[in-house]
Amino acid sequence: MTERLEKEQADAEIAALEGWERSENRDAMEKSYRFKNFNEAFAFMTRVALMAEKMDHHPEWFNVYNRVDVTLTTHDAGGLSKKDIKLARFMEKTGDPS
Ligand code: H2B
Repeated sequence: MTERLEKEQADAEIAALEGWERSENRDAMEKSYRFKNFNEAFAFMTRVALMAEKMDHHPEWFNVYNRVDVTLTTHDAGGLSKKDIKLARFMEKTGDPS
């Protein structure tokens, strides 16, 4: 079972990530990615999907054309855990903001 992060710890981790913010009404974090076009956005989603399967940790996300809105939280823990930080770091590394 993945443990929930303390609020202060989660805040510090989120602050260290470019463009990520706490969600308003839940213990979650979010970022809206923009790409050149749908192809770039979907390629990003594919890379993340493969990692998500490997980690057994899945994003909540919404895609329209070149935009991917991502929310990360750990459902089993009822809030943010280190898995969310790990997946967010991977997204930063594999993202291609244009
Ligand atoms: N993804 C996320 N974001 N949170 C979870 O708690 C979670 C998950 N749990 N993916 C996993 C799958 C769990 O439901 C399965 C059974 O391992």
